[in-house]
Amino acid sequence: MGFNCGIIGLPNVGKSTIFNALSGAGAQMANYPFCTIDPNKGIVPVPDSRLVKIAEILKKNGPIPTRIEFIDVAGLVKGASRGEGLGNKFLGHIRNVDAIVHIVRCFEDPDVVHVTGGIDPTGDIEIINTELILADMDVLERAKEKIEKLSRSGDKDAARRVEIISKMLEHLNGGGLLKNLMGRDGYADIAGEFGLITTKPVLYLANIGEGAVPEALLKKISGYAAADGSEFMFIAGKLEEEISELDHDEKKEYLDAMGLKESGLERLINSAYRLLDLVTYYTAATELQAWTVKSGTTAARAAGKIHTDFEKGFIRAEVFEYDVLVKCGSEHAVREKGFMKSEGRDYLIKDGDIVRYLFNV
Ligand SMILES: Nc1nc2c(ncn2[C@@H]2O[C@H](COP(=O)(O)OP(=O)(O)OP(=O)(O)O)[C@@H](O)[C@H]2O)c(=O)[nH]1
Ligand SMILES: [Mg+2]
Repeated sequence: MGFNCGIIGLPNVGKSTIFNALSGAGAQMANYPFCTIDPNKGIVPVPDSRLVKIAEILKKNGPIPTRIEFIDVAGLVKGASRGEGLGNKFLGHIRNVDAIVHIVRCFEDPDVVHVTGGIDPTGDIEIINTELILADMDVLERAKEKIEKLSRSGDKDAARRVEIISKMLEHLNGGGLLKNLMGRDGYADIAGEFGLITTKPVLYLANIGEGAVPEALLKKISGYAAADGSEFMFIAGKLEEEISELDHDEKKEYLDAMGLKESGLERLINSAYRLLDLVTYYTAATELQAWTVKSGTTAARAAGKIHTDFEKGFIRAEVFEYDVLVKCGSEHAVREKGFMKSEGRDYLIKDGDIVRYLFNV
């Protein structure tokens, strides 16, 4: 698996529509709030033209793309933490995701009810963020109570954890998202342990209608995203959902007509890669396969993600670059021209690397 994204937002903003557009998973979508109750999950192969090209050059059949998982949950409303709407328990389904895709309604349609009355992207965002903050506070307050008992019995580690949790609670209380504290020592461990949602990187995704692009609304959201270090993009959700069934060429024609070079899925993947600082690299043993790792991952760690034995028994990695392979035209030529590098366990995997691991088991 490459990485996974939880899709959140107010009810009826087009979460399931966009989920379907991205994943083709055929989740139920309907013109009433709280259509989604149980979460929808979809795993999507990441479109990758380099993988296709490498397969061609290395003559590998059935290359395996890296994959991204989407989880579409119910809509949140103001007061969800107190049980309004469907409450907030369903957020449990997205506590372990790598990133949050926050859908914001920008399409006008008098037939589709807007739960807060009208189009107000930043107001909507704040309602959702407040609910996420309250959900994290709830988790942390309960955790703090438990750990405080340990801390009183003289447990040093517990005392340190209570200190961090208190700082987090203070920050949330002031209306801040925890993602801005994540660089600090010990914070990420606690975030992971309790699946805190506001620690996760966010991509604000504006769902626009089929008509003219609502520039002013988009500017508001992109400004908001930039101010809190988040990514931003927009998608004509319904339209992309409708064309998601078309074949590649027809889809491209539609997108061209809309002035878009790439599909919503491709743009979202690019944004997520930037947001999460990810790279794609390839292994070409018996099978050719694409993998997603965080930039700065060492060869030994990356190997360990494929199989724990690969990390333990790591000897070295043979590495060559995608661009070099394309220029040389064959792996043989890459070797002959001296572009095949032999790297040790601490080598940092780069985007577009093609790697062959040598290991002892
Ligand atoms: N006109 C228009 N309607 C849209 C667009 N996107 C979604 N809709 C409609 O809005 C309604 C709600 O869409 P859903 O995808 O079910 O919304 P949701 O956010 O998943 O809603 P809940 O699961 O109830 O929280 C459906 O009738 C969609 O067809 C859009 O871009 N334009
Ligand atoms: Mg839905």
